[in-house]
Amino acid sequence: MKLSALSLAAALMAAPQVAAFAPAAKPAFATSLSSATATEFDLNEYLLSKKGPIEKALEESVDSNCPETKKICESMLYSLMAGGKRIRPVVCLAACEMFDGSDEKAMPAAVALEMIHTMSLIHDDLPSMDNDDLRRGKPTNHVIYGEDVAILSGDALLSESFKHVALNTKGVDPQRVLDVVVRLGRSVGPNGLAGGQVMDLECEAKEGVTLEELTWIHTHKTATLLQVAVASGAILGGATPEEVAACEKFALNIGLAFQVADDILDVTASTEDLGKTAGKDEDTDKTTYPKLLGLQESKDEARRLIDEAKASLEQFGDRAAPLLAIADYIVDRKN
Ligand code: GRG
Repeated sequence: MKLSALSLAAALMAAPQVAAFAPAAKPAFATSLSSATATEFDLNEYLLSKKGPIEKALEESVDSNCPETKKICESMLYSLMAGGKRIRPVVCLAACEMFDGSDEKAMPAAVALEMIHTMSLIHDDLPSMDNDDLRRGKPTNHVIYGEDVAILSGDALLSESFKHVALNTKGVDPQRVLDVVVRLGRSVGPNGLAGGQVMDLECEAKEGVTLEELTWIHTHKTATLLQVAVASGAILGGATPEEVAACEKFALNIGLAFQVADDILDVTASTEDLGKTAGKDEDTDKTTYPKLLGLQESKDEARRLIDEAKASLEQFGDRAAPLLAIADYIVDRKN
């Protein structure tokens, strides 16, 4: 269902934000960890402590330095600061922290990840892609700035992301920073967002899309960036290659669970709660996990992926508490 001109105008004026980590009732986030780590961890409190610094770093990351760049920077900031759950930056900081790394070390990578994610949302919403006019509770970038500027804003966010992480990461071995930049690049290319999106477009009009094809699409469109988010945090925090591999295994599974949950929410949640058009998958006859597996089996699959993800972090004990709680949040979320 598309936004009418009237509701679009109302959305524009009120600019309702999809609350980043909407303040759900506390018990929903106060996660009880596995018996191995019996500590009660308050995810809500944790997320709130990260949200302020992340929002500030994002806001400061784009700055128009002359009148000529005012429009492009405004368009970039419009989407970057439109709300959003900030999951990728948070898992990056949490992974860094798991290895005793400070937020300061991982913040430039966290910002870069959100820039890349925002770019992918701007491009995904374009008329030639998903053609949507609502994102994060606000009119999409091309609705406000036009398709031409929206494309360029996405491009600018993408190139700035690499510059941002390379220029601003301090106190970390440059080899580790280079590793992060390479991983970020890989996550956007044919083996990441772009490849996943092309396969998704190819499958749109296709009958009989298989579970394997669907999983390939979402591994590349969704899970890869989350995997790089966790791996980057771990690398910047000083993890060994074996520890990074364990983090990647965790993140691949939460990334896939994230998409299964997204498909479930598209069927079960409202446009208002989602901040984007609900029921879009069914309207466009898209192959989704609920369509292939049914709703209950999709919920079971999401839970199975999360449990498998959490098992990968057992070796880190209590230090993994934030990532374990975020894993649960990914399937329990309401938007
Ligand atoms: C231009 C090189 C290039 C690549 C872009 C358009 C595209 C290729 C890829 C689409 C990627 C995409 C939109 C995947 C969906 C991922 C997803 C589940 C998004 C929703 O993430 P949330 O729920 O959103 O974290 P918020 O708004 O909370 O940040």
